[in-house]
Amino acid sequence: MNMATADLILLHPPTYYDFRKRPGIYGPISDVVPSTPVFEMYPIGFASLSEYLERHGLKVRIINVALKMLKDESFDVEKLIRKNRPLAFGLDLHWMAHVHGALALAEMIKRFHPDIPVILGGLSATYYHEEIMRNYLFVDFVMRGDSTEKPLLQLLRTLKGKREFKNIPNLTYRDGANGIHVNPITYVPEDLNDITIDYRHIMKKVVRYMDPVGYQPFVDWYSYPVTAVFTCRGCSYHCKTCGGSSRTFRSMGNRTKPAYRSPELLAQDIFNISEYLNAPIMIIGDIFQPGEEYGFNFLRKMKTRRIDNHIAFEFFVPPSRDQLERIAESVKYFNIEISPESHDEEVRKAFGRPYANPPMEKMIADAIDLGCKRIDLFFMIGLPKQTYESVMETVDYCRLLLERFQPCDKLFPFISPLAPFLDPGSAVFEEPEKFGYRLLYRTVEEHRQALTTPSWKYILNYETEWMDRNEIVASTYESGRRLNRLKTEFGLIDQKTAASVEMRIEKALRMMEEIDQILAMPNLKERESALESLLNQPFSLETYSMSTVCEKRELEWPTRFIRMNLFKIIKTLIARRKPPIRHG
Ligand code: B12
Ligand code: SF4
Repeated sequence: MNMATADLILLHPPTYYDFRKRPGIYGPISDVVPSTPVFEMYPIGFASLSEYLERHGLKVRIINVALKMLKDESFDVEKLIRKNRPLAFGLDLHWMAHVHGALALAEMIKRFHPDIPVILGGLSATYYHEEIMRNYLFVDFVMRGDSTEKPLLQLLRTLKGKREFKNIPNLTYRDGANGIHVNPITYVPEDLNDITIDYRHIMKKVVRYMDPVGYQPFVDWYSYPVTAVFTCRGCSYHCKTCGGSSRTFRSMGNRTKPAYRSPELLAQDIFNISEYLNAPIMIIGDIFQPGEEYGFNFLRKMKTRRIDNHIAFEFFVPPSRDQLERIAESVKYFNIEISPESHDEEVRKAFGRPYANPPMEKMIADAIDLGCKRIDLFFMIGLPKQTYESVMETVDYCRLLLERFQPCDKLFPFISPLAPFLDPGSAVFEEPEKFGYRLLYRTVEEHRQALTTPSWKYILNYETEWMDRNEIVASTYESGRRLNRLKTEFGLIDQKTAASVEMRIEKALRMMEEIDQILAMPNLKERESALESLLNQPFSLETYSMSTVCEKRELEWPTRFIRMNLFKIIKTLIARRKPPIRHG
């Protein structure tokens, strides 16, 4: 097998480097996403970047460093970097939570390979591009914007040639004299029909580089191979804490309206996945966001092939009965995800979600009536106008819903904190006081330092007028505990699972208290050594930072037992290279 040398190696960092040497209490920051608190999931854009660049003749390799570190305690990151010499390394700083890990890897690359360019990309890198270029000399380029396939191709070609960067859209770079150049963001595609998230492409690369772990999206993926398809980049809503809202995309990424994938291609993406995987497929972005016709066109296409995968629909506002009926007649097994954020309509409105409880409750009733397999409701802590009591009342509201929608094996409420950081570029980040927030860290360096603190309370970069960090933490664990008991009472989780979540909550609370006491010690030396011995106990992410407000497996939607179509996968892997997929 030819272990081809890559032109570009895309690395996904852990949040904090090196979490294996100095673990902290990361908190329940990832309990409602498939990742661990190291946020080992790489941006889905890695897949479209890889496919696009390979289609244009470049060789790209993805290495999920965070996941390799998680899976193998002795995995040597320095050795990995040292032995690879691509034309360029790319790192995502998409989620701000990766700032420590991303900069650590960038610094390491430069240490071993001073001549190999380091490129950063993603939403957070876009927001902080100038600060990054100014203060972290081991980063050579920031590729800005939500769509970088084309400009990155241009950059890589330029790196092979005359190294003239001024005409490359979306690029921030440093010239020899240390001046920083900011090329305007002019590459902002209006649709997503020229790119593709093709899992067959990823499978082939796994074989080329003989590296299933390097391409793995999250730690349990091979046992629960959930996948996602994308309707859009950008958003037409303006939720106040969201760093991916319409206004943030406009100011940061020069995007004036969302770019959508055509409904036909979207359905085709799903069909492609269903040939290889029997696991659930999540549709990212509300199919009715671009207008009802888009959703209906997509559903018409879905109706032409009745696949067995569970399809999860995300809604930004509750869909009507008519819309749900169309879904039910087009898709065999459908699930719903919606994020009311709070039971309190005033809090929800302050957050920016434009609907009241009655339409949401009607949606639940209709969906159950129409055969929906599962409805996940996501509530959040740390919102404008939300107090400790209000968080507890959200759990009371969940009880009302569970009582009303008996037998309640379909409705799953979740609650989790807005953590670890307020999204850079969001309305609350830009004007915290206006929304009742106190922003504790603003710069890249402040965020990076925050990640070195020992518990998630100190990592949190905000407080609100209604809750300080102590209350955000306390209400998180208390509401988690109450919701856990509620789910046990209504038979949504078994006694054993409930007991283990409860135990982890207790342990995490005790550990956080100990950390608080140590941090209050006046003597710096004593403080450091007490902390050192506390954190040097045999200690795992699972003990204190995972499944503490809910058991992570609760997130899993039903899947058929045999989740991968191994015959098809092997056939694809050994197939001769096919011509590029047609688009548009
Ligand atoms: C889908 C989504 C998810 C999915 C992730 C799917 C995935 N693997 O990408 C899930 C649900 C798992 C998720 C989880 C989280 N998310 Co999220 N997510 C989104 C959402 C709704 C859409 C993202 C999107 O459109 N991406 C498409 C485009 C923009 O990105 P992309 O295709 O992946 O990558 C392109 C560019 O970003 C860039 N790029 C990215 N990396 C690199 C690297 C290089 C070298 C280059 C050149 C370019 C480049 O080029 C790519 C291709 O063109 C946004 C909100 C929004 N409207 O944007 C929030 C958003 C991105 N998420 C956010 C957050 C905070 C999180 C969590 C940290 C929340 C939490 N505490 O659990 C976790 C992190 C999980 C992890 N990494 O393990 C924030 C990020 C704010 C910030 N700047 O830090 C956002 C903006 C809003 C929000 N609060 O939800 N998320
Ligand atoms: S949180 Fe609101 S603004 Fe952000 S992606 Fe979701 S709907 Fe859009």
